[in-house]
Order: sequence, then structure tokens, then C-alpha cells
Amino acid sequence: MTIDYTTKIPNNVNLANDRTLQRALEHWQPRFLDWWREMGPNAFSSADVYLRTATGVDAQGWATYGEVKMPDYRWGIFLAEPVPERTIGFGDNFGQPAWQQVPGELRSQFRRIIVTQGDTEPASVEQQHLLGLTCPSLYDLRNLFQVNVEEGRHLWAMVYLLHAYFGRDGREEAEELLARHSGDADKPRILGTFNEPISDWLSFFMFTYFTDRDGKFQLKSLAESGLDPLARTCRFMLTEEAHHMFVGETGIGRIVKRTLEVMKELGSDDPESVRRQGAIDLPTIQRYMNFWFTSSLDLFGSEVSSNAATSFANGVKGRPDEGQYQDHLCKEAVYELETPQGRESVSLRNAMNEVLRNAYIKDCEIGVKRWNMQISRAGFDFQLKLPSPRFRRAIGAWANSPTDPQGKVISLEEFGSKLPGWIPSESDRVFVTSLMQRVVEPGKMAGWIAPPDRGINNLPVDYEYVKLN
Ligand code: BYC
Repeated sequence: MTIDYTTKIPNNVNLANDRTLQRALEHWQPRFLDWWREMGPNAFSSADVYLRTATGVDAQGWATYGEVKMPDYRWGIFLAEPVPERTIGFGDNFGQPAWQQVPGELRSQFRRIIVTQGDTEPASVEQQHLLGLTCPSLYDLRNLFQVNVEEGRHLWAMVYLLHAYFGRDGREEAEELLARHSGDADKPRILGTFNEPISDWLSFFMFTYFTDRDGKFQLKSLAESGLDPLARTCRFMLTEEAHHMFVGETGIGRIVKRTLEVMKELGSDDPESVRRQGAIDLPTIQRYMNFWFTSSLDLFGSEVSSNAATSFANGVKGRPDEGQYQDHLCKEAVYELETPQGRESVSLRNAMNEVLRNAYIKDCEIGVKRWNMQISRAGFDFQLKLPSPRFRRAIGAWANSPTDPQGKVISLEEFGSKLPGWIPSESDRVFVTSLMQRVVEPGKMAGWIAPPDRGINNLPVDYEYVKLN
């Protein structure tokens, strides 16, 4: 299946054969571009950015790289190749042919989930709107823009589904996706984390590590969906998503590396001394981690959720890599949960959000282990640690139960007085912000971050990844 680049909207869904749909999407396109110009990285509209663009949907060789001005990026609609005779892999419809159209009775469930997924994509671009102005290097600036244009493309992916399968309701939802804005008092984005400001690069790397990883797990479970066009859309989005998490993991790793260099030079791990040398002390990195990890945990919803049970039962949303399980119906199975009230047994279907959250936590541990290896190799005994999933939760069973980062229940008073020491304080933010000075000489890095091990697409690190013009 090749991608047709000759039309206004590049696609591999044969848009030219469906004039009504094509016209509807062409009507939405200028609104998207207006939104991009207003809410996207608009200070860099005239810059030439070394970006990858999808040109196929095979696992190998799906992208080409070249210089693009961001407003001219070819955002398009790309679905992974269909799996012949695919059947539904879980829930009450297990084994039946996957749907090529939305079953009438599942319309509102599918719409709700597609809208929620779609809402996060432009939200992240809005959150990162001004970050380019304080980039630590041209390499990082290019990665930020790569992430931004691909989140824009993921919005296109969801808007295509809304237009193609939900008629007038879908078109209205597509408009709303551009009308809600991150952090807006009247019309905020749907999910909490996507209304948090990302105004420094430490937050950006935490977001791409922790929040984009929620994206990975949500997309993996939607890639199992009984609705075949949704599954195929998400499968291709996952190909792009991997780079976003790479940016987060290597970004934090490079910050840790630079901090360790400074600690070695000083022969000290004293946070104040490290800060005086212009690096970010490890306890500050831990506090930023505490903030973004806990906020991202909330994105999985409540531990016990009838929405999740219905979604699973109906074949709307499965578990990541559903094939790894023996039991795809989960009708009788139970799940043991720790709640503030004690241990509870619930139906596994009701605990699907928790199944996903646990898989996510395991995946989060991998990077933390790597950063800790860097620290212990440098001869320091500090260890970064993911806080307990009970800590600082705003959604679910632990929402109103204050705990310390180890998950021990404490009084509301103690929580209130100690929280500023567990997540970034005002003075942490002032310090981190003070480091955010723009560096745009090819190959040069800001003093708080080490250079990457290698450049993009086999180019050297000192390649001019963004020509600022
Ligand atoms: N903040 O039964 P409940 C990504 C709402 S990230 C605010 O507990 P359910 C990306 C919930 O919506 C992946 N509200 O949970 C990353 C519901 O409201 P309604 C995004 C929240 O429904 C970086 C109510 O609470 N994709 O792609 O089982 C950059 C009760 O819900 C929150 C998806 O999320 C929250 N944190 O599950 C760019 C996949 N959590 O409907 C992109 C699609 C819950 O009663 N979404 N609520 O008004 C879903 O599958 C589900 O909607 C959720 C919630 C997993 C989010």
C-alpha cells in the first residue's frame, strides 16, 4: 500500500475514491493549519528543520528525512497494512471477524475513546509551544519539532476516524479538538496531565519519558481493538511513538551524565554546589520524576472501572499485546487490589486499567535502572526511584488518601507540609528555568546536558539540524 503524496492530504486510505470524506477533511485542514500557526512552535515557522516524514507503512524504510519548514509538513493519514481475515482477539465477541464499520450500539463508546486519544495530541503541542526558544542545542530543537509534527499527525489520525466513521457527530468532535486548549480555564484538555505546563526542558524530557509512554500503552491496547481501522491506525502511530520515548530516555540520561561529570569534578554530591556549577542536582531530577510519573499514572483511570470493563467486554479496547494471555474473555478471572480500605478482589474486567498501569510501571523501571547504572558506575550511591503508585494520585482509589512517596498512609496535614519537598518547589522551578538559555551553535550543548552519543539518521551531532534563517 503506497502513500499518495500527490493530493492535498497524503494518505493510504484511498481518499480520492471518497469525494465526500475528502471534501470534509479538506475543509478541516485549513483549521488545523490555523491552529498550528497559533498554538504550535510558531516562532520557528521559517526555519528549515531536518525532519522525518512517513512515506510508507512498512516496518523497514517507512520514513524519509529532509529539510522542511514546519507549516509545510505533509501531515497525512496512514494506516498499517490490514491483517487478512483478522478476528476480534478478546471480550464477548472473541473470534468474530473484526469490524470494518462501527457497530451502531458501540458508537458512543468508540467515539469517546477516539476523542480522548485525539485530544492529547494537540494538547502536547500546545504545552510545548514556547520550548524551542530555550533549546539546549540544535539537535534537541530538531527532536522537539519532530515530536511536535508527529503529534500533529496523530491528531490527523484520530480526525480521520471521526470523519470517516462518525458522520456529523465526528465532524463536530473534530472541530472541538481544535477548540479545547491545554490549561484553558474554560475549555481545558480532557485529561489532567495535558493541562500541566511544560515550560522547561527537564519537564519536556520527563513528559516524553513518562507521558508518551502512557501513549505507548494506550495505543497498544487500542491496536487490539475489534474496530479494524482504529487498530491499524494505532499500529502505525506506535512506529512513530518510539522516537518520542527515545527523546525522553536519552534526554534524562544526558542530564544525569552531565550532573555526574560535575559531581566528579567537585568531588561532592552537595546539591547547592552542583547547582552553582550550572548542572541539575540529582534530588531535583527525582522531584521532577515524582511529579510527571504520578501525574501520568492518573492517565490510566480508576483501578476499578466499569468503563474499562465495558470496553473490554465489547471488544473496544484490549490489553497491550493481548496475544501474550491465555484467557481472552476474562469472565471469571479476578484481580487482587490494594486499596486504602484494604485488599479487595474484583473482576478482572473491572481492573483492566490497573492491568495496563502495572505494565506501564514495569516499562518505566527500565530507564530508571539505566540512569541508576550511570550513577553507580560514577561511584555515587544516590539512586533514583519511582514513587509508589499510591502517591499523589488524583484519580482512583488512592485519590483522597495522602501517602508519602513510599506509599505509607500519612495525615493530610503531614502530606500538605511535606509535598513541596517531594515534587518541584517554586525555587526548583526558578533554578531550572534559570538554566534554560538558548544554545543554537551547531554541535554546542547547554552546560546542564551532555551531548548525545550519536546524531539523527547517521548524521554527526554537530550537523545543523535546524537552519534558523
Ligand atoms: N484526568 O472509569 P474511569 C498519548 C475520567 S497519551 C481527567 O476511571 P476509564 C500522548 C474519564 O475520562 C494516551 N479525567 O476511567 C502522550 C472518565 O470521564 P467520563 C491517551 C480522567 O474511562 C503524550 C472518568 O474519569 N489515550 O497518546 O476507564 C503526548 C471515569 O473514568 C482521568 C488514551 O487515554 C485523568 N487522568 O479510562 C501525546 C486512550 N482519568 O468519560 C499523546 C483513550 C480518567 O466519565 N482513553 N478520567 O466523563 C481511554 O481509554 C480512557 O478514557 C482512559 C480513562 C484510560 C483515559
